[in-house]
Amino acid sequence: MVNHINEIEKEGYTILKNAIDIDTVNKLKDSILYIDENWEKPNPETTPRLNRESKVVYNPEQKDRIFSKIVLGNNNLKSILTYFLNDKFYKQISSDKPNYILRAMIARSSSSSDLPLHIDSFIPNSGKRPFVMQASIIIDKHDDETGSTVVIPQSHLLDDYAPQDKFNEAIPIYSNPGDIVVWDSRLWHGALSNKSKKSRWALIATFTRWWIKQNYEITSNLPKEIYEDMSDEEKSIIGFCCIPPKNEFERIDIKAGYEVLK
Ligand SMILES: O=C(O)CCC(=O)C(=O)O
Ligand SMILES: [Fe+2]
Repeated sequence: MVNHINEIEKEGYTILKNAIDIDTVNKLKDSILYIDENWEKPNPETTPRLNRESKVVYNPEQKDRIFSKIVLGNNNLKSILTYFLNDKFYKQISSDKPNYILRAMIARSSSSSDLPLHIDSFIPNSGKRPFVMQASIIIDKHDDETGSTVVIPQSHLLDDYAPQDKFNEAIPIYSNPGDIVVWDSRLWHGALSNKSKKSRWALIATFTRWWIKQNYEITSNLPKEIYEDMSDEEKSIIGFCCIPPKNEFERIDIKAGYEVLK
């Protein structure tokens, strides 16, 4: 993993080729398609413009156990994320285990318009310690026809927001089902439109340091059956070890270990 870590530090992103076997990718795809067909969709009027123009399945980890198992459990991804996002002063969890958390997971298929260049770290900065990292689990082939993710290499350290006039300078990341593309969320990135009739699904998982707010209340909404099936490590990545205590009588420290997991 050292080469991948070096590449992320220098270029802002890396590709883990064949990180997930095709059988598992097909199961993930079946589940994405099932959710897309059968679950209620959020109101398009209150959906942010960028999401409205592409097909998005929100919070798949709340709907099928397979998503947490495969995405949170991938060992190569875990070692990269632990390197970049673990807090070394989080003593309540063993330092070889993740103490970062999932901010959100979506499945996204490119649509007829480009996804403009953006960052997902909310603020740019040029420090050597990222706060937010993203992994795209490639479900369908990403090429010029289906619409690849595009990036501006090394832009994660530019300490600036993504300028809209640089889209044409961004380079495409070609990838195949089962690859995982990992990037520092400060990297200027976007996606090309889908010019084909094929789908272009990817599962986009955003991970953050433990003290950053999650997109949704993913801990309080997680179905009981999914929670009970998870390992302590998976529960901690979902955020169960760093929910703020109600008051000083529940717990003083905002950081907790696996003992809070029931
Ligand atoms: O779909 C892609 O290739 C990129 C998606 C993305 O940047 C995002 O969801 O934040
Ligand atoms: Fe993004």
